[in-house]
Amino acid sequence: MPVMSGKRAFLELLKQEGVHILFGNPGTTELPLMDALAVDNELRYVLGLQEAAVMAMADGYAQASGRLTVVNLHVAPGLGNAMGMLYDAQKAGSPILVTAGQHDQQFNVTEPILWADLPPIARPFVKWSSEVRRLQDLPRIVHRAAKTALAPPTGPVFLSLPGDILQGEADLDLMKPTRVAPHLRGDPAAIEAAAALLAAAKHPMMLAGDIVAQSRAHAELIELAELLGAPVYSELVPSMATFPASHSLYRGTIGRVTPAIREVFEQYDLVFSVGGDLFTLSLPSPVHPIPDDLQVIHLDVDPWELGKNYPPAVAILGDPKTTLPDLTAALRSRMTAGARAAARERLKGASDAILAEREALHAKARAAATNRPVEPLALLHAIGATLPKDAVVVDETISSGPGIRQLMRSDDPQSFFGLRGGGIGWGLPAAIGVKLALPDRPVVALIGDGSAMYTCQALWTAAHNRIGVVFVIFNNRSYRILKQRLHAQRGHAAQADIYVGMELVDPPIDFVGLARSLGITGERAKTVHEATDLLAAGLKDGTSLVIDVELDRAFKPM
Ligand SMILES: Cc1ncc(C[n+]2csc(CCOP(=O)(O)OP(=O)(O)O)c2C)c(N)n1
Ligand SMILES: [Mg+2]
Repeated sequence: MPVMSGKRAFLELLKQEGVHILFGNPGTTELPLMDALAVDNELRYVLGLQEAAVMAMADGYAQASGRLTVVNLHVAPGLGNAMGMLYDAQKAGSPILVTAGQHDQQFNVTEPILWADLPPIARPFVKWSSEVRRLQDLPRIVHRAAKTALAPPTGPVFLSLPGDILQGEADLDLMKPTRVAPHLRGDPAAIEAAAALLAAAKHPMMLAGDIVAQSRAHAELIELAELLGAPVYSELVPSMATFPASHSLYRGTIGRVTPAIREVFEQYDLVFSVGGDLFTLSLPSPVHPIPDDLQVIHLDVDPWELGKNYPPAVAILGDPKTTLPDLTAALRSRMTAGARAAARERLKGASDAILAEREALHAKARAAATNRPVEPLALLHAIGATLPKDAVVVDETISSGPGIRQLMRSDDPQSFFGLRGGGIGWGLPAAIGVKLALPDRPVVALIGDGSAMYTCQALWTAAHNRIGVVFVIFNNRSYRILKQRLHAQRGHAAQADIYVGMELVDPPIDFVGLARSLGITGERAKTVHEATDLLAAGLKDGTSLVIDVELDRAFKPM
């Protein structure tokens, strides 16, 4: 066994785990790693200027690559700054190894500056949280952390790395990685039970969750949906392209508020949720989202999610890629000629309805194309028409987002990433991580003005590393979604027409100046045409660009 320093061993262990990039922001406790990186030619260190930006960049990279992604933060305040975005990474199930430097273990008893017991801070937002206490344990612990992050259901883990561990030297056996094969095949009896219900359903629908995209199971879900003639909705707040947007059975996301969800469900007698979240709602409601007579079949890789809130008729633990084909085969053998004919009818009816709905949405957007100030729907539509086929969209448009999946070509599993966790400030840095993971695809980030301001430091990282992303700021100079919601409450604010803490007008934020100050070209657009011209030029150019689009500030329903 070779004698090796902890800092060097840590880098070697990451390489064994297939890691190429370390996202971080350093301090004194991370200096041993910076020292080791000075003579390492394989690992790339990507510096972020605030830990929230670091964490969200890593999240974008993790989601787009599906690989183990590593973050290094600075003791308690560094981890603290990252927590909001770590929450988002947890909700998206991103396989991220978050590490933080810690003071020497002998020193910690004196409670040195920036010190805190780190694993308990991270614990609520990760699958496993620990500290390396003995250099000889480092290989086992790093491999365990990597395995745990990547084992289904995937998610972040945390390790604290004390200085004496990184600086120490020992005879080390680096061991090797473990990978848990991800494609768990669902229980045959549960699959038969589900097939029986599907075969008997008169009006089935599907709810597709992120795991469909994560397991690359679009084709398998399409086959089942077409056999059944069932429309496919995306779950409430997906973070990936759960189903191809152009498919004739794709109906878009199901909606976020309970009465709207229930209205959808009332049209059906069975919902098959393929990893769809049931439900992460944002507002309480006296209305029950699931009608009493709606049958639920739920497939997920996470046993916690199965029946978490609403008991399904059948719960299947399994991966969609391997389980859906079994279910499709079981269903096919159960379907009578009559059932097949009915399914073909449904397929035609659903496709026609979806096409009509989509055309109406496009027509509405086209009709608003020349309105001043720019309306979000018109802008989304024009962006969708401008983007090349292989574009990747990162979405944090918040109140401007309705209809976005129908308006962007997002057809493959990596073509669309959205904010599932709800902690805003994610999209701008996440897009940089997405571009690092998918360097050959054009990446466009569509970001609300308010959201952009949480992590705008990430623009410097894009400039510094020559990472070409086009950022479109949906600038309504407000926290428009909050104004919409407060207005809907019909309280004092609505009556007085005063929205405290939601106006970003005085002074207006100069995104063009902000971008330039961080080394990125910034341009302003006042019309849809100006915006898409800039977008097309930016994509062609390939360097980063911020397009600040002046949007309609209206927030009251017409
Ligand atoms: C970290 C974090 N802080 C605050 C919020 C509350 N919040 C939700 S949406 C929103 C405003 C978003 O503004 P913007 O990005 O401009 O989008 P708009 O609503 O104007 O469309 C805020 C402050 C949050 N979700 N996450
Ligand atoms: Mg806004």
